[in-house]
Amino acid sequence: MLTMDDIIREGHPTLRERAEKFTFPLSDDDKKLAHDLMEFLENSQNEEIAKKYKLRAGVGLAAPQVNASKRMTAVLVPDENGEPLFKHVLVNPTILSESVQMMALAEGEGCLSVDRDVPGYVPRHEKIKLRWYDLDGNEHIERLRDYTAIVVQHEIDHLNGIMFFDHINKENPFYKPDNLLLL
Ligand code: LHY
Ligand code: NI
Repeated sequence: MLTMDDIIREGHPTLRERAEKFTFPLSDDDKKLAHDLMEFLENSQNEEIAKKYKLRAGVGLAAPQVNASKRMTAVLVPDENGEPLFKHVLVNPTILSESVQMMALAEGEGCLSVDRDVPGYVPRHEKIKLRWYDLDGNEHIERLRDYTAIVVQHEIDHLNGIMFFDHINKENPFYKPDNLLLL
């Protein structure tokens, strides 16, 4: 299983690279990576396991964060009852279209690869139309919104070497343009 020691941190060059696409069929190693990423999120959201292994709770983990520069990310967003609202490993995810409307988490964002608080609004598209492939190479297209859309945009940024704080306004981290909704 993956622990925090497997997650590379800010300053590691892999986090600034553009990750490589997968070709199908996936190798056994690729499938193991997918399993490990999702298992980390499950463990991190399980109180006992998280405590025992000192895992920071997470809703998304991208392959480059475990030093695998490949276009894969696991996303596990629970609903208010703790049941999975969106649970998928996304292979070669692409945003096909996005809303003009922007949205940011009022609390700002964090990152499992960043061991400090970076305050400020991170503007994201409120809605996205996402295409991805599952482990069997089947294509999926779904429209996402709000928190799930924000998490997926954060994770896809990791595949392109972008960190959440790159999007924060340098002069005024809490600058709120008129087209920015807060969630
Ligand atoms: N994981 C963050 C997490 O806490 C993702 C995230 C996204 C946090 C949006 C807050 C807002 O699960 C990662 O840093 N994964 O890259
Ligand atoms: Ni992150």
